[in-house]
Amino acid sequence: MKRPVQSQKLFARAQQILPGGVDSPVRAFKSVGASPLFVKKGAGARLHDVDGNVFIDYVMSWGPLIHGHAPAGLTRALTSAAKLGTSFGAPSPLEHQLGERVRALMPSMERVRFVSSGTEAAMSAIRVARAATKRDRIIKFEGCYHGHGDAFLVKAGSGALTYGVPTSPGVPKAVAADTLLAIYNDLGSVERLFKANRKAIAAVIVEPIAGNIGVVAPAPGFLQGLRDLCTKYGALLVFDEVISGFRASAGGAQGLFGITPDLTCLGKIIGGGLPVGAYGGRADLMELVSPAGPVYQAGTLSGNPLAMTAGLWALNRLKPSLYGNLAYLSAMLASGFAEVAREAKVAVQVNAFGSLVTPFFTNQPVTDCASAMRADAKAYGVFFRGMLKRGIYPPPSQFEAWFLSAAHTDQDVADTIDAAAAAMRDVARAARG
Ligand code: HOZ
Repeated sequence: MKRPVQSQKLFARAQQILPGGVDSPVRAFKSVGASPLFVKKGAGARLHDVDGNVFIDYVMSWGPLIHGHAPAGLTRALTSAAKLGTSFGAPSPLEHQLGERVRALMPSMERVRFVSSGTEAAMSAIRVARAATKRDRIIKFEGCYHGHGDAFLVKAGSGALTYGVPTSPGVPKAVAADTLLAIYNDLGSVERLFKANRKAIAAVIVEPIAGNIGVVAPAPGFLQGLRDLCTKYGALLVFDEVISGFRASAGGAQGLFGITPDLTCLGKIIGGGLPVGAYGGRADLMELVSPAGPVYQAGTLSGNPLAMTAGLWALNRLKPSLYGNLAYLSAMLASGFAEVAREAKVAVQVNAFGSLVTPFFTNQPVTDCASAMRADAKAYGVFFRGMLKRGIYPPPSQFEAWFLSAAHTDQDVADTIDAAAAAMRDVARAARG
């Protein structure tokens, strides 16, 4: 790897204008003891930095790029769409076309409202749930991340974990008090909250496949148990499928596990790499949203024609063969990580689901936030730096998922495992001191 001289210069300059030099905390590489690389371009499964380094990318913009960076068909579609205008602030047919496509893939989305980010989707879905139930409290799970709305920054995952502020300053106590915390994969913790807060809980919001403490799959029966508890106590079940939607399967986690949530939040893949979110679900609930109903929510760039074009392009290409290949590659990557860790005598648990993988540097199984937090983030930092210098771009945090795409090949994964073997030896050496 060439020394990242240009990246370092740009980072110094960026810090004079952007807080921490970035627009989203994890990108600063702080928790892996490195300085961020500035990107020149993405192509297929490759990321090119401004110093001329080329990496096999496993961040893939944190999930949206299931078809890889800048596929030719998508850039063509976007160029044509841009010529017709980049924003209208008025309805275009693309919005209901994408909505219908989403509903065809995820039938629980009887009505859909497009917004511009997953954060907006989650905030708005909870507003609908509160309006529909006339209750204020919500249950979320420790380490689950639903964007940065006030109600969700309580023991949140993702960057909130590594930056030491899982419950952010600036969130009013009164707002945080209405967010009750349960333990992922622990139905007992959910039922106890329902019993202690009778007729006060509007919704349970969950990542059906947790992706913001690293990847953690739902235990058998966990999602069905949540469905049953919500029905029993008159609360709504909200699936945050911003990561798992169209990544776990074309029908999302809900299709895969056969669970029907009342409301769903989407983002990432539905925008094909452009800024999009959506929330939707039961028609009777979504008809509460303005102008059909009284629950207010609006956005200048909502349903943006370029974002809708990219979303349609991406969703129209979700073929079963894509998922088969992604599952094959992620199994190869996961077993490769496990094997090279064993060879280097480094304690690693590899969690994988669909096209998501996380090697946790711990000898204990990772099933929830507390067990994820037992992973050795310092060891991950050594691993990360070892991978980077060998041409692999992993997520810059122990507590994030690695994302595969249609552009990754067997050879890419084989090269990644070779790099991981050497990086694991770096970890073992660092542990010996
Ligand atoms: N919240 C994202 C990871 N789960 C990071 C987004 C970004 O930095 O782009």
